[in-house]
Amino acid sequence: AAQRDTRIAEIETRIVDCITTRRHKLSNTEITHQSYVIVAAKLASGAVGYGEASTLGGPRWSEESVEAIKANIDTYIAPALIGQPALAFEANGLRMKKAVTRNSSARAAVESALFDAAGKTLELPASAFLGGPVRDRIEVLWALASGDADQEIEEARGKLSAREHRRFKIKLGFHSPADDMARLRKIMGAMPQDTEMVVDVNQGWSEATAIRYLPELAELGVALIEQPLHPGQLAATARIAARSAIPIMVDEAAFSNPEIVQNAATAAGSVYSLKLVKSGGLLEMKRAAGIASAFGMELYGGCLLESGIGAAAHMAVFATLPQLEWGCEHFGPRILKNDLMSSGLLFKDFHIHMPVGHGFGITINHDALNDATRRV
Ligand code: MUC
Ligand code: MG
Repeated sequence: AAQRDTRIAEIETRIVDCITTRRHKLSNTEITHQSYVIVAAKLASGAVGYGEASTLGGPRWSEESVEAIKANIDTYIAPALIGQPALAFEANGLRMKKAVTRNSSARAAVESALFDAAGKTLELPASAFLGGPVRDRIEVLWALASGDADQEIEEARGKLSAREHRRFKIKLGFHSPADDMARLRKIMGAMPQDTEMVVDVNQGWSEATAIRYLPELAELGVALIEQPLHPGQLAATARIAARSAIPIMVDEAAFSNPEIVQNAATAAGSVYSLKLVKSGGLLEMKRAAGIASAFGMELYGGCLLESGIGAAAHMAVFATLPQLEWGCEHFGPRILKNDLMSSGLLFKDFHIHMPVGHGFGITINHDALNDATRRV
């Protein structure tokens, strides 16, 4: 029985800085490394599970930074959980919510580590705690975000010929709108006909700019427009959605489930991007999917450039969703020079293939993890 004891013995955190293979630009920030907090949860069984809190550009994409996440887990979240059974997933979620307000990336990382550790203890995949898988692979797109069209065309061609990615997301909003559109036109012109393209403006446009460029985006055949306006501008986003021939995807505008309801009820988008960093945990992300679906929104498996650890946690949930119309974008493991996962998720034939194994089913690259650990 001791080896099946899921009581939480230790929760350990570290900040890691992982170098990316190239500069990645968004409308409001750019990165050359990805910083995460890696959580290791040790249970009485002896099993250790791993979770990851992702950030992008410091407290920039959202308000959480790795420094704050680590401090809040160490000081407030971990003490609320020590001694509790890891299997009490909902009760532990409530304990975390009582210990900290919002801090969704921090809570998601801890909950991830507990799912992984419980799975390893009971010799079950983490997806078994989430209803079980309904698919064993998920299509994965690649994001083009250097801002240099020639480089981006070459990069996309490389992904296509390696059969790694055939859909792309182009980050907009950091050049002038006219320059961004010229860049987009050039890239799309160089890709095979019917290549699926998503554009992510990351809040960079005004309603007027969006109205101006909607016809051109439609003419180019863009598949999806992600978060064109500031998250607070729901009515303006709804007006764009109403006149757009292309669906609008809600990203930063909806972190919590009440925010999904607000966006859906305002008709500010018809696709929702699911992310652990927004939902604050695996169970809550699964509920987010149910809520968005009930409003008739389609689902997209979003990322925040997680390593293989965070990607595997997302995959465990995505695999169990009745609907996932847009596949996922968990290319993060491939944009790191040294991923923190040594095996588990397999990138092959334009898909990520679900691992077979206990917990999240991945092996940690301990050398890469130690090398990337920030020493203060
Ligand atoms: C975002 O806003 O979607 C995910 C992929 C990417 O290129 O940027 C991130 C964040
Ligand atoms: Mg986005």
